[in-house]
Parts: sequence; C-alpha cells; structure tokens
Amino acid sequence: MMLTRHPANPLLRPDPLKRWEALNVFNCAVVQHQGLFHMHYRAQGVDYVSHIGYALSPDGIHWNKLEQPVLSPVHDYEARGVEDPRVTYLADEGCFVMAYTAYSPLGIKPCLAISENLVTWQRLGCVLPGEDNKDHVLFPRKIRGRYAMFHRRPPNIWIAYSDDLVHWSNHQVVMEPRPEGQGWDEKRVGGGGVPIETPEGWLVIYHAYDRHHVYRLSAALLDLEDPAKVIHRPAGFIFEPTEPWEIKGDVPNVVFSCANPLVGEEVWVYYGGADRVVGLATAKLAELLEFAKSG
Ligand code: BMA
Repeated sequence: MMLTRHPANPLLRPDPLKRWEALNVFNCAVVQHQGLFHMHYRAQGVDYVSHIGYALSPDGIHWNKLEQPVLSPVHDYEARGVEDPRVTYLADEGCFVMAYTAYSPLGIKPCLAISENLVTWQRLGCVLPGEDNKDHVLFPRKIRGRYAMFHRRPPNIWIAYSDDLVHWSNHQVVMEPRPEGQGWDEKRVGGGGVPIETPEGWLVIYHAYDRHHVYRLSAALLDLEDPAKVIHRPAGFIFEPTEPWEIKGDVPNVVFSCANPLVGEEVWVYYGGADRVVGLATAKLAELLEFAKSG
C-alpha cells in the first residue's frame, strides 16, 4: 500500500525574498478548524536558524502565508531555531498545543506552547528537562485521565503521561527500530502527526531511516486505552522519496511528516521533501487501517 501524491506538489516553497524563509520551508503541522486549514511550518533563512511560519488555506492545497513567523527563537535554548511543529487540538479544553523542538548549543529540547487562536502562542517551556529529545506530539484527548505524548529517546518512540502538560511521567517504549539488516526502519523511529483515533485503535503514521539515511513513513495501530501496546505494525513502509524534490534538497532522500489530519474519509499526510519544500500525499482511512492490520 502506498500513499498517493497530490498533483499540485510541492504545495509550499521557500520565498527568496523573505529573510527568515529564504532557504527551506518543510516539516509542518496542519489542523482543520472553523472551515479553514491552518498550517504551521518550519522555515529557515540562509543562516539556517528555524522559525515557525503560519499559512491559511480554504482547501488544504492552496496556501496563503503570513508575512512574519508566529514563533521565533527568543530563549537561549532556542538560539539555533524552533523546529518541527506538531499541533494538537484539545477539544475538551478548546485550545491548541504546539509541540516543537528547540535547538541550540545547549542541545535538542522538546517544548510545548499553547494557543486559542493559532497565531499567538504562550510557551510552556521545555518539558523533559535534562535530556536531548524530539519528535514529540500530544494525543488529542486524555487517556485514562491523563494527557499523553509521544517523544523520542533515540532510537525509540516513547510515550509519557501528564496531568498538567508540564510534568511528564510513566515513560514507556512504544516502538523500536527493527533489527539491523532488516531494512527501512533499522536505525531510528520517530512519531509523525497527531494520532488518529479509530474504533480499532490509535492509527499512527511514523518515520524511520536506514543505514543510508533514507527517511520513509509507515503506519501502525496502538491500543486505545494503553497506546504503549502495539497491536499491529506491518513490516513494510507506505511512503518513500522518489520525486526529484524528495531526493535532492537540503538533506537528500527525506520524506518527514508532522501532520496527518483526517479530511473526510481520507488521511492527508503533509511532509517535508528533502528538508526544502512541503508536499502532500493521501490515502483512504479504510485502506490505511487495512494496511496497518496486515502486520
Ligand atoms: C530529523 C529532524 C527533521 C528532519 C530530518 C531529516 O532529525 O531534524 O527536522 O527533517 O531529521 O533531515
């Protein structure tokens, strides 16, 4: 099973006239809210410092970018950039939570920020003190009464729980790379966009890379009330770099996703192509579930 690329790809490109997004626009969050698609994307200027830009769209395909970023480095722990946003809507609380990575000489820190309007963000700070960590994303509802979040202690996907979004505990491994020599996910695995709740479990899109540093995507199904339990994880992948702009860019051979919103009956997987542009590939939810259950 493979995702289908949208014919309008790539949907978003860097803008050489804007200092902060002149070089690369890539890994993005996308949420649908009040009839519009809202995108938060990672942007780099020629200094390679990452900012988070915001774009709006009526259809998820044609995007209007805001002139200025909505999140830029402010703190010392963000000095080299704010990266890889993943935005979760918490329906019960009526607010949005952005998981982003802060990068600086101090390390790679997983941070959260909150917003009610998707434009102004209030930082909650870095939430796993004392360790380098990234690829974190918040689940869209509490599980057994607590917030849940994937994170990544290399090379594995982990999950942790919290009562207040700031203090995280009960860390457990969810998925590990498969043994060396067995292919596409032998080196590291990391979470994608917000997990999709289905009657059969949490459907998750995740990324991995192999010894040649080729990034690919696949899907797995996790237990609804205990997502550390993997119910199904097929051996194969569902997406890999094949287009020129996925093979060659800033970092070669990368498809990397931070967003997989459910749009009608389809899962729309937005992804960074070679760390330079934004693309979209889709699949029917039913087909993805069938794939996930095949493993
Ligand atoms: C990961 C992250 C992503 C990036 C990917 C490929 O570690 O930094 O932002 O897309 O590497 O370069």
